[in-house]
Amino acid sequence: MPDLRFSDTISGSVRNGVLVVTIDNPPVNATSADVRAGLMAALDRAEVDATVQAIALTGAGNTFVGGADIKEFGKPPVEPTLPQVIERIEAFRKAAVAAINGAALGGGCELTLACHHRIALSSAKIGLPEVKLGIVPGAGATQRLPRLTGTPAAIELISSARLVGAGEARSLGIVDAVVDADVVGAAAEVAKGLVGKPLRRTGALTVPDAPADTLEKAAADAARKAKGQRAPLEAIRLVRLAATAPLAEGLAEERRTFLELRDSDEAAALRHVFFAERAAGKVDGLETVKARKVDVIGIVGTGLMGSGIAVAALNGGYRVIGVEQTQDAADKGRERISGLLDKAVQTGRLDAAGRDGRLQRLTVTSDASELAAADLVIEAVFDDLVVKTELFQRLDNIVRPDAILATNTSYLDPNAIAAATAHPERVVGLHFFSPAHIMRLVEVVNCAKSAPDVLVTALAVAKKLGKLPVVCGVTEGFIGNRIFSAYRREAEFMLEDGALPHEIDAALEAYGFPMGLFAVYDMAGLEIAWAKRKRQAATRDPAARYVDIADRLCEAGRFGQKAGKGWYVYPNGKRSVDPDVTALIEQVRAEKDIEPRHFNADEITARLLKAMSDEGEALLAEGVAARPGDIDLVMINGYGFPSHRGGPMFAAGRR
Ligand code: T1G
Repeated sequence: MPDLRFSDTISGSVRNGVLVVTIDNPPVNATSADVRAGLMAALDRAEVDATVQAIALTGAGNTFVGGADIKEFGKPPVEPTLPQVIERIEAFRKAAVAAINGAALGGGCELTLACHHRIALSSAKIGLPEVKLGIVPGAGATQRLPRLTGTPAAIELISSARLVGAGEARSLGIVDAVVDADVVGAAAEVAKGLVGKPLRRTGALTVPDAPADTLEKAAADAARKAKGQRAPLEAIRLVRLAATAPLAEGLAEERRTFLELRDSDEAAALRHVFFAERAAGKVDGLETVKARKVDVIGIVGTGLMGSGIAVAALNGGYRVIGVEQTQDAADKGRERISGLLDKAVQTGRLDAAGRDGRLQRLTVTSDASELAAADLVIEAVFDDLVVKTELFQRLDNIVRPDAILATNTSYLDPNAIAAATAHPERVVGLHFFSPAHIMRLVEVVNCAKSAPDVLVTALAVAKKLGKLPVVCGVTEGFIGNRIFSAYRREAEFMLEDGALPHEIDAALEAYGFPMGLFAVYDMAGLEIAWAKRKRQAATRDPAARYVDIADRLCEAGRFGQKAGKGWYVYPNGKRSVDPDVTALIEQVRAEKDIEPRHFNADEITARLLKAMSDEGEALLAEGVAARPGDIDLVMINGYGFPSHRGGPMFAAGRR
């Protein structure tokens, strides 16, 4: 039977009475207008063609369907809508079977739920990531999924956006069978077998009863994790509605909620974050540059940072050589790394076999000459220019000529480190955030002389570690710490101008930060920043406004939570406003003749946002950051900026 074409993106072929419909809309087979129209045309054909007894639905390439086309969200809707296509599939007279060949996400998952049977390839992933975009599923998942899985599991899956593998999908009842190969052949066979039999239409099922306490616990857990975002809360409400309302009513309520959320500020911000993440790590002009091959990563220094980087590298599948100065330090480093892996096993993030496999790929040694085997060496030693340049000079004589050297410095000038080596073109910065095996952000520092393929390799490795790499030029503190300094400076100006630490913190927390700035300082400890300010005191511009409240706190021994007092006081460990700190701030205002005025929460966040975005504009003008979205990602993933606000650049632009 020749190929049938239903639209640019939808084709079909009839095999043994089954019309196999293939969605081919690269890169992820999103359900754009052409896909929806093509699916309707395929159904038209199947309806009237007597040689077609059933249909099987699949995706071309490695994806089934990645969901609705997010790029269409801002545009006027075009019929047929996805719910219309889905309703027709579910009600279709002939059997429809989903052959889930790869990721079935969002609208892709919803398409499969409308089918009368679902078979997945064992490597496929299924899920409803909508809440990550600030929306709820808009094509029936909140009503159909609980009919298959029960309400508690549907609440957990939809409100968390968690993706499940085929095996878990099978045990949850989301798919009916899992195969290791030829999913389309298997689906066609099942479809054929369903001819003439009563069809199981998901929407016609009743939601299985769940014990009241299980249900309430699932809802309460999910609501707690929503952290003030609307979409997960709405998802919980809609899933619960499925158990009590007729299908049509539940679907109508879902659609109404979806459309309302789609047009919200929260959803616009999260869409911005989605596309910023896809753009990050791409460098204009380097699209065709090939990454060097990296199999072995050397890590010099296995302290807090180095051991975290080692775990990330082991997780990424690399062989890792950790290097310390003495055998004793090497033993301790190995213990630290295996301790982190054990913790991952205890918390269920890793199984014992996974840990053992990682440990087999790990060597920790005091013999630096072993780094001759490394394709990339990351240094994570003490942040001191002399220590780092001496190390890199030594490495010059150990590593292969084509090996890459990366520095994890936070504050030093990586160009100065590179200049001290024989081959500055192979030096790049990889600024990890602590704990490095957990935090997603990595600033990839493009040094003045970094070779293009060195930069491209660093990006590829960071991605393989599961990180979110953001490219950054050389500047003191890179993107994140530059913006953070501006933010901190502005917050301290506001203290002098009339706001108190707890007022600023409350405004930030209401905005969505997990913790206010001054509470974070107390948690991290005030002494390191104090030492840095003392070092910089001689070179500080005497005409620039300087707030010395933090210095005075340190002089009084108020180093933060560990000391029992800092910006706050901690009787019995509980953070409380300290009248002594208020008195100190009032004294500083008086000394400077500042007439304090009241700040409301909106003014506080507006001023801090402006300080951050002004500094961001400066970074763009200096060419340190390539895109506003890169700055947003750094602040969201490294500094607690709430993702549903889109980052400081996006948020400032909306104001
Ligand atoms: N719409 C438009 N473009 C998309 C897209 C989508 N849904 N998904 C990915 N892209 C683009 C992406 O911008 C990038 O473009 C390229 O595809 C490759 O992406 C009615 C409301 C499917 C697991 O949230 O999770 O369905 O940068 O680098 O690593 O209820 O993409 O090349 O120009 O991520 O192979 C719900 C989001 C939508 C899925 C593939 N769906 N996508 O991962 O590639 S809402 C999602 C992903 C919805 C219904 C509703 C992943 C992926 P460019 P990539 P990947």
